[in-house]
Amino acid sequence: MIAITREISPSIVRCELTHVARAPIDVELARRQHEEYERCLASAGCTIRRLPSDAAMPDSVFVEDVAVVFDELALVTRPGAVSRRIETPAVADALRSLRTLRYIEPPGTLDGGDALVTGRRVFIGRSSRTNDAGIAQARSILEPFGYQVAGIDLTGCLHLKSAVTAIDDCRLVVNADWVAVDVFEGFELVAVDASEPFAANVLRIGERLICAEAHPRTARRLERCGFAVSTVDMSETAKAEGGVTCCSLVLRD
Ligand code: CIR
Repeated sequence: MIAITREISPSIVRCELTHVARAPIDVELARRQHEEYERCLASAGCTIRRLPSDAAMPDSVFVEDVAVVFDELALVTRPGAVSRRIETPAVADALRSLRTLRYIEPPGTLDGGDALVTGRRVFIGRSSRTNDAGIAQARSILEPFGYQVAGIDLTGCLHLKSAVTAIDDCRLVVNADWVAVDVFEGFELVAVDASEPFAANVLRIGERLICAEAHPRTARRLERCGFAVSTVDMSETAKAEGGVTCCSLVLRD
């Protein structure tokens, strides 16, 4: 597997924020934590391809939002936050030799953090970043490949994957306060611990789950379900409203 990551921008302190209050970010600590995150991905079997960043892109570490990668193609998004649209060319360049590229076009917007892919099912959150035109474009690109695309509402969080992620092909970890779970009929649901609302954002790499260290109760719950769980300290990118899935694009080589 390949994991595309991107450096922490020196301007991450000026990141976009929607649902969390601004708190001081220690940029050097953020960099060390990001390196540890990359080591964790490497130990799970990923080859890391880290892209450079610069001060013009405060949120560029969150590569998940600028592309959604499938076996057949990569969807290069049009992020909902205007400040983030300059992030896409470098990520598209990194993906070009790996996948056929398709693009979300105006007036569509779509953040990759809103796209939950499990098997041939694609759930796309209708959020402050992703609009119906973006969802419709994703559907028309993906349906010919046999994907079933559903737009779903969320509330109280930035992206769909803040509220729910897949831990295997039939199980999801979910915060039911942020997304109505009836759309996930047929999936087994594992609830986050009530004291850890942000814990539904879990990164699955093969058989391994990566959770933020800030959510030990949910991590233990997942271990009790039989998963191998690694934890990483993401305190600084969490202040920028990012979780563990946001900081990489993981794809089969
Ligand atoms: C933003 O607001 O765009 C960034 N500060 C955080 C993006 C986090 N990405 C994600 O949840 N996929």
